[in-house]
Amino acid sequence: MALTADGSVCVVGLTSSSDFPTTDGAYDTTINDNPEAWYMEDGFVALLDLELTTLKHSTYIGGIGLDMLFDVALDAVGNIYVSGSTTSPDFPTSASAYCSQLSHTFDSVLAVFNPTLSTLVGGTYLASESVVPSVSVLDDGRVIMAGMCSILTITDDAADATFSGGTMDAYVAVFSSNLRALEYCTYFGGDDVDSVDHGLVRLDEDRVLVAGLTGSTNFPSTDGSTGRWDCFTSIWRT
Ligand SMILES: [Ca+2]
Ligand SMILES: [Ca+2]
Repeated sequence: MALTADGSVCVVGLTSSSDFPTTDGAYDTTINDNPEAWYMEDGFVALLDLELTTLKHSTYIGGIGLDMLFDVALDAVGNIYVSGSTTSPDFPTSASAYCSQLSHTFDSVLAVFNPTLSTLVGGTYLASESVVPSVSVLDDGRVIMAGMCSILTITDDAADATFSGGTMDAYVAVFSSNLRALEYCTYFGGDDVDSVDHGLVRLDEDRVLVAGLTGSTNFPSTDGSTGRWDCFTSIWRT
């Protein structure tokens, strides 16, 4: 959930309802579904007034597979950035997107809408086996994503280039503005489960904080702590 500058509440999530309320002129007013699938699911983005009495704008987003949104962030002019996971090979991406193809069972995705949800400004996959991505946007338009993964596309300067074990490592990724390039992406974890679930906070233009839970006694820490099933916080320079 996020609050817009003009006083709207923006919520994102997932729905199996073909009659989920959408608004006239919205980007996508019908659920996207494989007719042969036993279960359908799309992400949704909705803007309501602060009293929650009026649905101002609402849209589906997704493809023929399972599509779910987990987090939302806003830039200075009100564009709406959403992060999610998808099994859809046809999740909407933009022509100039960093990645427009599904790579694994569950890829993380980012999408950007204009403030009234009438236009999809951009969209990209992050080639990964990953879940529950969070999103934040910087003043210069770069987009931060953090979540947990077992397979990841890393960049050459990644702090940790390999999956460290357990079912999950945390990850942090930085996309250029308009989602055209993956500027930075790294694994982050130890030999047991390392999880990040809605644990991304923008501190300022130069730093983001990523928080989560780890079962790894060898989780990388700067203070030497080695507890099992401890919470962790990490600060990353953008
Ligand atoms: Ca779908
Ligand atoms: Ca791990």
